[in-house]
Amino acid sequence: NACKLMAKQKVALECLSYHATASAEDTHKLCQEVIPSAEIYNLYSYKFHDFDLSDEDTCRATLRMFLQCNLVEKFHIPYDVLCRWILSVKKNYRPVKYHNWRHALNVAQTMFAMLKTGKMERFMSDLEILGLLVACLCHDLDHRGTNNAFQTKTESPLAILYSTSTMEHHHFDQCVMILNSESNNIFQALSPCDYKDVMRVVETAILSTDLAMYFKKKSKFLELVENGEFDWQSQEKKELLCGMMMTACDVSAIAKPWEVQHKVAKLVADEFFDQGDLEKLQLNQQPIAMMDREKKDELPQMQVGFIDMICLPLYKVLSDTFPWIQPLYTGTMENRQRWQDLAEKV
Ligand code: 5BB
Ligand code: ZN
Repeated sequence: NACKLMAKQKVALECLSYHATASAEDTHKLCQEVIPSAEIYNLYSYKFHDFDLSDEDTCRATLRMFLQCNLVEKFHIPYDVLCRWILSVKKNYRPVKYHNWRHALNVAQTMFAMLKTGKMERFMSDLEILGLLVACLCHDLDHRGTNNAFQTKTESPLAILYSTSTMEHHHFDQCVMILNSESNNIFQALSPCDYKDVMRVVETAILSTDLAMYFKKKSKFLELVENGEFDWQSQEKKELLCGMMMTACDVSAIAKPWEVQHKVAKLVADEFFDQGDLEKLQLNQQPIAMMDREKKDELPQMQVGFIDMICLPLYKVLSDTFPWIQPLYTGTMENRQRWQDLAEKV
């Protein structure tokens, strides 16, 4: 426990030097701007990508999703607070290759598309929609480009603080920290009861982005579906559903048009290779194939494995239950073929 306290202090100190909320100028500027339509940003499409968006556009697209869900009106979110919060969240992502602000935006956009185009919003309350969007935007905050296993191996302060779902706990902590920063609390007008409820949605949603949690949830979810479940309103079932949706959004690059998927897979691989380099240099360890630059020829085969093991089963069970999200399944199938073809070439 003394150890944990020390770790907590260390993390807090690190955060203090890193943490920043948005500047008054940036906030004021975003606040004044006209926000282009959802159609202009292609927000309703499962084919959305961020490649053509400027940094300013990524913030405007985020604002558009909140406006489009009527969340600003429904929860009396002061517009300047929302602008400041979005800029602060963006600022608290690091410039790593994959787990950066643009990944967070893509995850939130898939959630938006699943709720709207996928017609899943009818199963959610407004408060849950608010919580899910916030969770998506915050779910990888302050990611360092290294995974939970790396935190454990290096005995990082974060791993001492949280022995399981290490990074996910940290992402949620960062999310709370931003909300508690001066004039960043988009939940400020909520009743104490709604506040507690929305924070619970955000916390369980962020924690369920740990892949280890996904495997536990998937078998429970499958059981419900096989028993012909159609009522998702109980607390337990709702949390299960939200958890599955978070994973579906988190890995949704796998369902994008091939050019997008190909480019994003390269970013994922590059971040993995950077961790592999650190393991070689700092820990004198041989990284696993996935993180070993020397084995980059195995990437297509690994993507096929990832698709078969995680993505297709997930999109299958979800689209069997919620048919309007099927494009995520078929898009993944098409990419599986492309990766399979590449794997056979070498
Ligand atoms: C994933 C689980 N891991 C503990 C061991 C490796 N596997 S994997 O074999 O399915 C795998 C996944 C192997 C290689 C991969 O990428 C090579 C570039 C991937 C992979 N993971 N490919 C992707 O396109 C994406 Br997106 C991902 C997700 C990376 C973040 C992991 C967080 C998952 C949250 C549910
Ligand atoms: Zn993520």
